[in-house]
Amino acid sequence: MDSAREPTQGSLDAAGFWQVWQRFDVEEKGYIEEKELDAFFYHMLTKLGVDDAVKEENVQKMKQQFMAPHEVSKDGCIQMKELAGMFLSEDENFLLLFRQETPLDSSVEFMRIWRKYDADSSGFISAAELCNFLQDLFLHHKKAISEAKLEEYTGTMMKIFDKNKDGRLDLNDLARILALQENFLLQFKMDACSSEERKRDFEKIFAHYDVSKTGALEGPEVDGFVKDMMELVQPNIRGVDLDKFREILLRHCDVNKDGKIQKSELALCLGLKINP
Ligand SMILES: [Ca+2]
Ligand SMILES: [Ca+2]
Ligand SMILES: [Ca+2]
Ligand SMILES: [Ca+2]
Repeated sequence: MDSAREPTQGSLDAAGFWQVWQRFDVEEKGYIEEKELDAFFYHMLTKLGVDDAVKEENVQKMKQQFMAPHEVSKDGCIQMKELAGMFLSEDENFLLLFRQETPLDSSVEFMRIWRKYDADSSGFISAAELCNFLQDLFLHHKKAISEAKLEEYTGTMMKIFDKNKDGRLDLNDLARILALQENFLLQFKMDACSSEERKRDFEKIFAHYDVSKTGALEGPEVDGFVKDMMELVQPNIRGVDLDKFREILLRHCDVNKDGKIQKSELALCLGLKINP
């Protein structure tokens, strides 16, 4: 039995790991640097309640144990996956890892998930709704999970991601869970470029949000576009605000009142002339 491993097994859950991890990976890049490893293990041992007198010795043991099977990449980055694997059981590990395995790069897909699990359209994901999300997630990964475990994991996820502790998740909380990537619209300059450039940008933008390629934005496509647009001016908009903005956008853009935003409608709305 490896002595460095003993205090770690079974005594830490995903929330505990996350607490320590967050101090080091403030921007949530998903990795820390090799030179931070000593400090990381030190904090981890503190968290695990290891006695001060043997902490330094244990840090070195842990480091050796960790480094032996791992080849640290040339850039000296250590992925969360590797460290979480050392401290957490497989399922606890899974709670943190799925966000890394499938980071979302589209707000449309993100909003599809949001709408699906905000089943009562309250503008928030409640613990019960999160529970359904987790259940589907485990199912999707073909992992069996008991009711009791599911409840426990829902509690853990709330502990980690419900930042303002009001017992429900908002848009930005779910965005963190799903590791939603940078706003697609950030790459475009909305002002000060030629009309040719603006047209070309518009084509790219429309194509990005019209995931279903119907020539119109509908359902979560509208939501995704609204979310990204609004977040250009106001970071971290709330679920309830999104619904408001969506309504405003539709009121302005949806000229033919079919609840969708056709390409020509959006162009008009953005003050662009495009050839039909
Ligand atoms: Ca809800
Ligand atoms: Ca909350
Ligand atoms: Ca569409
Ligand atoms: Ca329309």
